[in-house]
Amino acid sequence: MTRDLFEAVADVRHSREAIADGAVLLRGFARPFESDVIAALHGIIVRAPFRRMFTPGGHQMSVAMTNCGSVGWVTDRTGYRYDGIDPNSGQPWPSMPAAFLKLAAQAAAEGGFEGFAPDACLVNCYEPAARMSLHQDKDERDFTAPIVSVSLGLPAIFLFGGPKRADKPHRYRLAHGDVVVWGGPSRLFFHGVAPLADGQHALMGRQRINLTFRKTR
Ligand code: MD3
Ligand code: FE
Repeated sequence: MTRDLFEAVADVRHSREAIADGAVLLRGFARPFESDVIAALHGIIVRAPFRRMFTPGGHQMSVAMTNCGSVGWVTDRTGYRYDGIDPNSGQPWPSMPAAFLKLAAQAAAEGGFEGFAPDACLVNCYEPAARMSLHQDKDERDFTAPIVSVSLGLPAIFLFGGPKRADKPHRYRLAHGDVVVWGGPSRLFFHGVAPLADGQHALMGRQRINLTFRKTR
């Protein structure tokens, strides 16, 4: 790669690729934030450990999850919802770390969404073979705000469909440090993650962590 293919933002280089109307893939955008973000992540999982939740249909998810922010996404036999209380601890979710907010807001601005102020961050933890089936994110009240996703650790094949479940998904490899801003029409597109391939990542070990920043209200 030659340097002139990159823009200088936050004093570093990344690439940019429009992958759908309103969706921008910023490869490497999170790299300058990685040490602060990983440190903050440790603080979150001490207070709100990863857990594999159950869907309303009674299936246990292969992805382990936790949250930070004023609300967190939860699923159980009664349905999906955003809740201010971690059901495992009975306590509020850990607050959103400043390093998380900074990364999310800078990425959103880079994707054309100035002033993004997420109130929730869902943290997904994939071990080898964990996957996420095609779904839409529609439990939020405000679809005009984007969702910002940050990938850390092992690479994954992200499946990106269209507005209908039957739309054939495109496949994108998301690697450590990649950020995607999902706004506009793409905000409600079907998406999922193929079963994680085994591997070892220098900073994150044998797992993939995905942060999704959301404005839920
Ligand atoms: C496109 N997470 O948590 S991140 C999820 O890698 C989720 O853990 C996946 O889907 C993961 O809901 C994918 C990319 C992503 C997140 C939200 C989206 C893509 C999206 C919402 C709308 C459209
Ligand atoms: Fe999703």
